[in-house]
Amino acid sequence: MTSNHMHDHGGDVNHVGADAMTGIRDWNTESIRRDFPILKREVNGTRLVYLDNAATSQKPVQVIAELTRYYRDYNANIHRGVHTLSQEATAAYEGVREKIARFIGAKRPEEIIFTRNTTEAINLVAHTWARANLQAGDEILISELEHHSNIVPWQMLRDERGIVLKYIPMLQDGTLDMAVARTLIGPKTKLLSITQMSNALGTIIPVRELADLAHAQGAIVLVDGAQGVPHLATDVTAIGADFLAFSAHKMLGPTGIGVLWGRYALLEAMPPFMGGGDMILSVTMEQSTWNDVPHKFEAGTPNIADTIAFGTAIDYLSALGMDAVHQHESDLLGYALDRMVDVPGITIYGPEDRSIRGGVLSFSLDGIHPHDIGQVLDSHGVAIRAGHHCAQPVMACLEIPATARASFYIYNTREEVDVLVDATREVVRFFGGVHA
Ligand code: 7TS
Repeated sequence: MTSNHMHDHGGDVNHVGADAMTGIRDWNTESIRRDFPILKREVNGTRLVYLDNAATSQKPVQVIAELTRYYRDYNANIHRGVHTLSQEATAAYEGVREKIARFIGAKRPEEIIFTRNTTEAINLVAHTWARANLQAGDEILISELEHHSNIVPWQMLRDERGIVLKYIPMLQDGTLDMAVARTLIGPKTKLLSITQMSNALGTIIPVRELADLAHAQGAIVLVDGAQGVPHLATDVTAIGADFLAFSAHKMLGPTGIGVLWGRYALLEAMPPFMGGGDMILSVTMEQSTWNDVPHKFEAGTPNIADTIAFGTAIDYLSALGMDAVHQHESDLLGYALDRMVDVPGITIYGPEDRSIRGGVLSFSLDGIHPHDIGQVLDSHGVAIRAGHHCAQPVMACLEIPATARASFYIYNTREEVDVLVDATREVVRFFGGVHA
């Protein structure tokens, strides 16, 4: 990355030539860090080391500035006003749809539906496509590696509709049992709903291979991209998805805005999600007709400000290049794995093969509860997540209650990994006497 990038703090990241910085050669973490004001703050008397990126990412000044700019300069409702502000807001909002379509290789911007988050995107499919297309006895296939938001909506549907919910088993190394997956995908499989990357262990899932098997049986494929899209170059055609769900807040964008991408023909055939303004063409006292895709699925005033700022986050990531993002995280993960294995009493979860791991390091320490690890690390300014990571079936498979999880993003450094390692060694020293 060149030194003149992204420091005008004015919200404009478009001056960065996307092509100029797709290579890791040009990567400059220090330069990136200057865009994230929060990284300067202190926690418990020491510099914050933020390693909870799988939960949510931090936001660059460009995104924060764009949020403010919308409210200060052109705040207005969209799709309904002839006045200038409304037209500006509408153009900005719809422009983000186009930006996101390009970012994930969607054929048309209309295929992008704005939701609150990944959870709402998955629930949208469960409430509309699934209710319109699935009957008792039909099978939905998910995996034991899923986040609760890709489990619970299907359990609810199963209980309501008599659908059969099956799980691709997880192996102890955090990969999926592909041999069993092949036997589970059959003519009754109507939906495969699968994560692109495990949030609990960091496993990158062979989504395309599973999608091909599912498509061969005529099934539809939903990809939970909550962890994949922020960290891996994602092309909806290449991964073989029919639906893709993801959240802005895990990829430098604001909270409260997410995306459901769907193939146009599927979306067009689906009934609406919620009823209200914007999603209709006409309403009489007897009945209503639906607006076109995507508006059919966006009832009511949407999250205009956060959507617009999400566009700035997409610009930021696009300028870096998603391959370079992944490479940076792989480098950090490799360094962290090499150093963490030497911590006494540590167990590190997830695949041995580093080429199928994202920037997530899930671990436990003998005799020390992960929450205690999290608390001591916090006292050293290190923010990690401790718990079941909303993936309780993963914990059940590993027969553990919880793990401590460090997760990396574009602004993390090897020095921060060193702080993590030293602080983790402190945890062992601190609790060693009690638990030894
Ligand atoms: N799917 C996966 C794979 C996730 O990691 C998450 C959030 C979700 C779905 C839900 O996303 P949301 O934006 O709708 O909440 N994962 C995490 C996590 O690992 N720690 O906190 C949230």
